[in-house]
Amino acid sequence: MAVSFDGALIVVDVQNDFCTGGALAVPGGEEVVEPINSLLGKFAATVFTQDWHPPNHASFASNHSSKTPFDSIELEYGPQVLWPDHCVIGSNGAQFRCDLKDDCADLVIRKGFRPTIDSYSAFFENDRNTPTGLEGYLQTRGIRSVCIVGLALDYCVRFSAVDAATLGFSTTVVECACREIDLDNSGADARSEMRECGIELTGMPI
Ligand code: VGL
Ligand code: ZN
Repeated sequence: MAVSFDGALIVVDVQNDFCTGGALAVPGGEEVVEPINSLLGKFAATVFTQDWHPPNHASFASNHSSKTPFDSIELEYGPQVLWPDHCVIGSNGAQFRCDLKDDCADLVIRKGFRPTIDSYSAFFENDRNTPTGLEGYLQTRGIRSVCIVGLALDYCVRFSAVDAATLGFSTTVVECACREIDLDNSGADARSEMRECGIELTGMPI
């Protein structure tokens, strides 16, 4: 299995808040822009995701008394990591990195806009049940394979890739076009879970 340019490129959450100086900065987050720009325009379909939270979002530690960022709590659907306020709807932090060629996106999937449910995956929210609609979009366009890049490898890229593979898409992740948060071994856990799901982790395909 290799990257198929007949498929979709899914560019996950390359937004200011996940880059240096942002509210939930992923180390080296902005370094993904250059490899991603070089992939843009080469796939049959291009989908961007945009983390997009209301100020009262349940994933924000600030909305829970006596909790701090990176604590974990139980929500109705299960465990949820609490994050610093980030990607607030309409804020500068929620915008795509200005040097990312976002004109290339055919579709932008905004996720995490429901106050009570977080959404790491591009396909299903964290209740694992509420669809974003991306599966239907790809299916109706006849897309069978996806190549996933962006931020963060161990959260939104991981969940998107595992869902894609589970839904039957041939799935690759271009590792050098991703960066990770790495909380409690999440980077290593993400890589082993993705491999177990048959996802290929590759270098630049070109
Ligand atoms: C992400 C944590 C919270 C991500 C989004 O894009 O990986 N991580 N929201
Ligand atoms: Zn988020």
